[in-house]
Amino acid sequence: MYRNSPRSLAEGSTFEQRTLETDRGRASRQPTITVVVPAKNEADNLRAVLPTLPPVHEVILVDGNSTDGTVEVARQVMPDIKIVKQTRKGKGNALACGFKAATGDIIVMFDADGSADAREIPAYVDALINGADFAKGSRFIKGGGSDDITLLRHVGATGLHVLVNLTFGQRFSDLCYGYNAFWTELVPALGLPDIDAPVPPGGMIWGDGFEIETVINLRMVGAGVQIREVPSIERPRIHGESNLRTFKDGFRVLRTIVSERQRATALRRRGATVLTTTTAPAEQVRRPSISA
Ligand SMILES: Nc1nc2c(ncn2[C@@H]2O[C@H](COP(=O)(O)OP(=O)(O)OP(=O)(O)O)[C@@H](O)[C@H]2O)c(=O)[nH]1
Ligand SMILES: [Mg+2]
Repeated sequence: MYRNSPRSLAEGSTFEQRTLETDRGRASRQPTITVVVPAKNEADNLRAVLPTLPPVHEVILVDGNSTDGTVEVARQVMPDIKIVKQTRKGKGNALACGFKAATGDIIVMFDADGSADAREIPAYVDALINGADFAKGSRFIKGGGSDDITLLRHVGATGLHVLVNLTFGQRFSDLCYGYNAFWTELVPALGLPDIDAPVPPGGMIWGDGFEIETVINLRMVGAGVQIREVPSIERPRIHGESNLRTFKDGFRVLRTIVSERQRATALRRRGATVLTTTTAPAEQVRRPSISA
């Protein structure tokens, strides 16, 4: 049985069946690793970043309709890379598409801009092998740091994680950081927006944007999984400009905290958890098309 069993699984849920199958990855202590790289116009950065990745089961690049040769460069630098085309817009949708395509035991979320240091991957994997369900990168614990964050964003991020800690009873030190890893079997538990949902005007639905990191963190909390923070040093983006807009995306994160709090309360009232709302048997999880 799944060791760090999430709380309140509904009777008859298929989750237990699925975890039993994939538990083998956890038990082996040599789990296979999928690195998911969302990339929107990151050709220059990928040339530098992809060669730094350690050998893993698979690297999935999720392309955001790049126009700068991102896909071509990725294939050139790493011929066996898997390319997934995202179905809507935004980093959140890109990650959801990458997660669905993943076939490894562990997923590592890895930005393409050079801000994540591939040498930290073993620390994330160790945290998972040693009992965590979700290894959450933190720039603000001992051993962590950032060469990238501005004072304004630091103040904003601090306010947001203090708010989360107060409202969710957590002790997160870094809420809005995108370098994380978790067991792939937890993907259905996240209940991320359906990648096949129709594209609305504007191209995005809630959860498709930069609020994704907060959504993932708070749904992991809602699912009652074991979370361990891993110190991480964020480096500056090598080329190009951030896609993030400090105020607009900061408000999206704030809105996320409020809506995730309401969601968790509503689910608890119904006697369910996030897990039971979207869980599907592994074989029913449709993977997006991949080309290698
Ligand atoms: N596929 C895809 N990738 C995206 C999209 N938006 C951002 N990304 C990727 O997500 C990663 C993080 O995006 P950044 O623009 O660096 O944003 P950030 O790291 O949150 O913010 P900074 O700290 O300012 O760099 C990068 O690899 C981007 O290319 C998108 O709409 N689609
Ligand atoms: Mg970045």
